[in-house]
Amino acid sequence: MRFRIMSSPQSVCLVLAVLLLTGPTSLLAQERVERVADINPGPDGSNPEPLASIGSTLLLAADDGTHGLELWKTDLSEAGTVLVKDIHAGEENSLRTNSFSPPAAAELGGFVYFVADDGIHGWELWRSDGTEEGTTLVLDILPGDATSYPDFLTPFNGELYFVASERPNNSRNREIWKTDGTAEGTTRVLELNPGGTADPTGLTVIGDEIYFAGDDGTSRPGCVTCLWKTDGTAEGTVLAAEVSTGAQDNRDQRFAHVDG
Ligand SMILES: [Ca+2]
Ligand SMILES: [Ca+2]
Ligand SMILES: [Ca+2]
Repeated sequence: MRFRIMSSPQSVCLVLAVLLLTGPTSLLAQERVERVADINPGPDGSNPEPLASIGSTLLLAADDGTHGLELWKTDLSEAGTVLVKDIHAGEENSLRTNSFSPPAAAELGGFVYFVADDGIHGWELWRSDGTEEGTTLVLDILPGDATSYPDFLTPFNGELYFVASERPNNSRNREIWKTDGTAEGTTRVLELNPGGTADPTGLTVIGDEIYFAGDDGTSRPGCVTCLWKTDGTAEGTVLAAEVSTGAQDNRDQRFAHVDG
């Protein structure tokens, strides 16, 4: 499968959308970015990794050999491929690729949401409109350099849903959160597993609800990580099926609606 550089923004958008939706072909997006712009001059590649696009602008992680792996944007022209912000100042990386369960980034309302570490706040939720001043930490969920490790970034009903931990050590007390992009508008949806970790995985929007695998801490024979669904409220979060999803064995898993 080969691509040619397309001139119209609509065509570019279409190709990028397909690339972002299909994992292995992100390699092709990487090659395209490498071809239009030599981000890291010389023989070394810049390891570009697509995050998500705003209109015809793709935000990506790339390393120019000076700033570390940071937030870049491209319109697939050489002049339009620029560093957005050196979030972790200097040669340190602020981004990691393939480290979080995909999707590690999502577009919502003209912003790309992603996970970054600025060297001060640990791995937390950030967003960017593609400008340096418009690239900000949404909320330091676990205050200070402790890390809340947001993942499963899922746009739904005009807000971004995700999974984060309120306690150190990542695996403890991971629950579903949502944000409207402001710090005060960033809240936990509910505590599905009081006193324990619900470890929600596989967040998938189907119709008017998000389905996910999670553990409410109640002993259910044959079901360790049951299938749940939520409308985005605590009272609207209910057990969908008392079946073991196996989601904890495969964190890339998503659910799909199958007719019949
Ligand atoms: Ca840096
Ligand atoms: Ca923190
Ligand atoms: Ca909990």
